Amino acid sequence: MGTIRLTAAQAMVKWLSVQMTEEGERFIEGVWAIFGHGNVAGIGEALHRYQDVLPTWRGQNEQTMAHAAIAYAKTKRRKRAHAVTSSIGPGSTNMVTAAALAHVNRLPLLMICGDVFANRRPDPVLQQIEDFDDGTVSANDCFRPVSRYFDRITRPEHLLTCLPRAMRVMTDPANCGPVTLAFCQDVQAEAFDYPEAFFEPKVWRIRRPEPDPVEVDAALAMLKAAKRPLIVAGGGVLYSGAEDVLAEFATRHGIPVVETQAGKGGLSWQHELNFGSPGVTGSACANDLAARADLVIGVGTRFQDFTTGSWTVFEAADRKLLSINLTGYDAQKHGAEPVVGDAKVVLEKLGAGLKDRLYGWHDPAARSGWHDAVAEVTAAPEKAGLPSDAQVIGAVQRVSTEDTVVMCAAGTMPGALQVLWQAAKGGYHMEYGYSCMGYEVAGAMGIKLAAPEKEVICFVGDGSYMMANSELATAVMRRVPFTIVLTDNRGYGCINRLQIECGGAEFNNMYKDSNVEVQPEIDFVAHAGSMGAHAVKAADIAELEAKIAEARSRDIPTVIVIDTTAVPGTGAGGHWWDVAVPQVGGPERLESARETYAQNAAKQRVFD
Ligand SMILES: Cc1ncc(C[n+]2csc(CCOP(=O)(O)OP(=O)(O)O)c2C)c(N)n1
Ligand SMILES: [Mg+2]
Repeated sequence: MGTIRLTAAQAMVKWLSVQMTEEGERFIEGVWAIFGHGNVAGIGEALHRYQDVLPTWRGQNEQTMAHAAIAYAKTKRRKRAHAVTSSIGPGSTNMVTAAALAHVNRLPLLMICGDVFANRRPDPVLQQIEDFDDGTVSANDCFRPVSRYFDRITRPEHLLTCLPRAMRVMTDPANCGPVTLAFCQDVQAEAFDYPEAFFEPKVWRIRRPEPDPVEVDAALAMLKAAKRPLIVAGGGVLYSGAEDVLAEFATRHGIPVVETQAGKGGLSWQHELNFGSPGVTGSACANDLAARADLVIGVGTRFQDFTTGSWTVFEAADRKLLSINLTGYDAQKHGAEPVVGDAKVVLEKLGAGLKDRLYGWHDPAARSGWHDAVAEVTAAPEKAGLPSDAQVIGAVQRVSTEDTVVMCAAGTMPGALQVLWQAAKGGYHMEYGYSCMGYEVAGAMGIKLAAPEKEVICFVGDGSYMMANSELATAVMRRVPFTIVLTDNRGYGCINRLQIECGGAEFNNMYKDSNVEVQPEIDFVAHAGSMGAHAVKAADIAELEAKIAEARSRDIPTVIVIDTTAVPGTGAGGHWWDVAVPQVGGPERLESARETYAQNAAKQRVFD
């Protein structure tokens, strides 16, 4: 077999361009890049050379480029991903937050970070972190705890082992997550004779692990003994493509389904067994089922505290926990009986074993009663005055279609949407694993890049918008249209409410309670407009609806700013959340917060 002489950076890019999906597409669609001395000469030259087979895109900030990449991969259900390359130092560490976000959400992301010279000749190079006690540490070591695979490339031949490992992690459903390749800047430029065979196209099949039959039998025994089973559907349902099998399983056996943030949109909201969401931002009818269920069946869920009401929502004394998950780590949580395997396969096997067993213990009227409650809080306001977040959701709901995907990450809206949004199948994208402010604008761009046929509507608070908005300019340049509904309540509304609930003084969340000389008058319309977006203010709910419809004809992002009231919460659903209240000190009303805290904490059931 022959060899081909390439720099290590050229070899990496050439290799990435032939790693394929089962559908015959490149797994890494393209590379987001901001260059600096740590990647411009080596990786930059290679990306330029191979731009016809692996495109490069320029963004504004490494973190938000990575957010766009992550949203793309989530929309593609982990079947395709993007890479992001950064220089050494600040360019790299800008991405640590995004790496953590991908890690928590189990999403593929390839980060190619420039690193210091392997030969150490120019040390300390610009932006080098100098560790007095460890000669091998660089800024990129920050990525270790937030990477599923981390490698430092200090010799060109390292690529032969490191690149396949990187692809293995991103395409392994049980181990999926971000990969950090710290690529020493001198090594990027070093030539090596690579085997030609290394660059043969390779197809990466995403496997569907079968469960252990012993675990399936144990699960069946639990199901047969149960009278009131409840399915908690998580993101794993979507990644497995198990939506239809789940709907069929639930219908045939009459088992109600509740959905987590990541699982929402797996079943249409109209499905008669979809009772909405459980837990802290749950529907009243879901939480009522959760309180009475004798068997809680997690399907592809991490059982995060919002889902479990910090382990107070599944209250029945005889309640048992069953967890169907690809990952043994998740499946054994909280003393659950584990079934480790692909959601679709496991549900099919359980369905076959259950035969015609019908539970049907749920009350259909509770579901319609809940829909009435949602209609009430989301209805257009009758009186003048600032609309609530729920009323804004109602406006978007009324104009949305089967092709609409709503998205958000942090602030009031994720919880409000989980409670109130009536999602069409596949119409919901929430980053609520890391709930990272600043994901929204870039994430909306990533979703639209992955699903150009969809209408993408991004909810963003004034706080999250202020944290990160500059990929709006990228979306304008690349002609990626989506609609941003920017709710301006003049501060961190949700944390202000949490502060009050925890007995605290209103402090440092809303601008009115912050140490400022003058109250700010931030002109979001002018700000978004300056980046080239179509930016407008909606005076009220009716105008908001009209402007969302108008946005559909544009080929650039539309930003609709609406002033909202910060005061009320969603006004429907909800459950206790464990946020520790100070045991001593604080204002007088802390006393009652402490009592409430103690009462709820006493109900926590952490191990089955
Ligand atoms: C990066 C980051 N920093 C801090 C937080 C904690 N946090 C969650 S929501 C929030 C305030 C969000 O304010 P805004 O976007 O205006 O939404 P609102 O609740 O006012 O609707 C904060 C500070 C976070 N989730 N992410
Ligand atoms: Mg706000």
